[in-house]
Amino acid sequence: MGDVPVFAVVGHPNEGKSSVVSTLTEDDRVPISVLPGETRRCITYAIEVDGETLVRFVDTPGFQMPLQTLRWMRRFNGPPNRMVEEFIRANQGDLRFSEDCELLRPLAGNAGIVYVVDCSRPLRPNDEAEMEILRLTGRPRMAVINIKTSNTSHLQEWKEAFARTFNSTLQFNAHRATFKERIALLEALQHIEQEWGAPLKRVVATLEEDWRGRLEACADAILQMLDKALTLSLSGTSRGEDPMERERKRDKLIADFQDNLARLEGGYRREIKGHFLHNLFNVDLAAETVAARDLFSEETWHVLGLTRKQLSLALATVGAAAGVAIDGATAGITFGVFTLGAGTAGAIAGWTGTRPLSRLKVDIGPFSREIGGCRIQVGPLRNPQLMFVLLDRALIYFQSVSNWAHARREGASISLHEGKVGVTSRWDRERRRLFEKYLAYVQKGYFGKANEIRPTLQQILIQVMQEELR
Ligand SMILES: Nc1nc2c(ncn2[C@@H]2O[C@H](COP(=O)(O)OP(=O)(O)OP(=O)(O)O)[C@@H](O)[C@H]2O)c(=O)[nH]1
Ligand SMILES: [Mg+2]
Repeated sequence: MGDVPVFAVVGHPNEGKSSVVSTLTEDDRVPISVLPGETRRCITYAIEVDGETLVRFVDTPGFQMPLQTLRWMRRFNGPPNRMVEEFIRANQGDLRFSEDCELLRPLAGNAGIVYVVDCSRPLRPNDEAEMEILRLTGRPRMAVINIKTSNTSHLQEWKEAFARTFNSTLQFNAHRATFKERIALLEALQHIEQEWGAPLKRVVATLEEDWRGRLEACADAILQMLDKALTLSLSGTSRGEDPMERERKRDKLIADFQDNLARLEGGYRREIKGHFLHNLFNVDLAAETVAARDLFSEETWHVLGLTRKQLSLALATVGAAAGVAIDGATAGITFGVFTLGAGTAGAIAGWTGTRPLSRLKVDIGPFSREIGGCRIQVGPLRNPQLMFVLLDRALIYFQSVSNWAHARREGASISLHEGKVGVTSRWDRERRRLFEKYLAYVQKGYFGKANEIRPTLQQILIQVMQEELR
């Protein structure tokens, strides 16, 4: 336990200390607020892998009285290594110093320092005092520049000040940091104190291995979802000849089919969120499928199969509009299929609407021979393009969740601007063929053959996650 490096994340109020802790430890329970003074007590959070604590970060309150604290420290003439402890002992009864005593507490022990500053504002005397206090503690220290806005006009002045006081400086956006950027921060920390070099190197190696494991699990989750989605098929019977009744029955089946599909996607999403330790991240792309209702009838698949070229043309023209429906971004064609705007829905209704209900797979059962009746079947999804839609949606979700910093608490809506949309449409023929083959095997029940190519598909997905979705 004693070998686990500990870092106190300190700084001015409201600069993003808790946000840095939250993102670094992938812990969305860390309280974060727009109001300064949110953190009043030191709370320790850890990076853990398989139950093992690798490194700890202490979230601390912001400095309240840096000028007075510095004055006290400058007057202190005891042994320097007891200065922090003595400061706390002398001032802890004074309410004005309660935050300052609290934040310095980990530094009386063996914690290193991560000093967080939003460098979009000019350097003030308070900041100079804070930096000098940290220097006087003698603890190894790194400055983290957490720029909350796009204003970088004061950056140079801050960097010069940091160079005088800190062993290392790094830019880290607590709301945007990706896995690689978190790793870069941990790597930078290796160099501020020699004795932490080895344990922090191990932290990085363990996290990288853990990340690879997550990608593997995600690729597997995608394939499992595909297996279920591609074999999903519902059927029901409609007694009598009443076309209204048939239509109602058909509509109900279509709705149930969609619900089932949405549940599969929901399950996949919950699993992915779990792999990336997200509890708060919440986004619902499924609502966008409502407009595509008729896409799920067997008849529509049939039509789509026959007129795939027409379909791509139609979707190409409305693809952008369909994207706008989600987030004001342009969406790829494959993504568009699931986000049909009124235009596309209308176009498809145009092709299918004129087809008589008898085009549905109809079976007259023995009991209903006298009164008439039919069997209606919805699914399975035969059109490979729709498999690619499912894949795209799964990958888009993966991309958003895996890159979503835990400090980011605003309503999580997947902005299509953030990622490349519709990756599968850019895949080469060979890749797409392999997935199409898989679809065919799964649907024909050739599970042995499907399992043979499954590992290759999993590797492709991992590669896409690693290289194309970063
Ligand atoms: N846009 C943006 N906002 C940020 C970033 N980091 C922090 N914030 C916001 O700044 C505010 C303060 O963030 P906290 O992490 O609570 O700051 P703190 O330093 O812990 O604040 P106290 O505990 O009050 O001292 C919150 O509204 C955060 O969402 C960032 O990198 N980008
Ligand atoms: Mg805080």
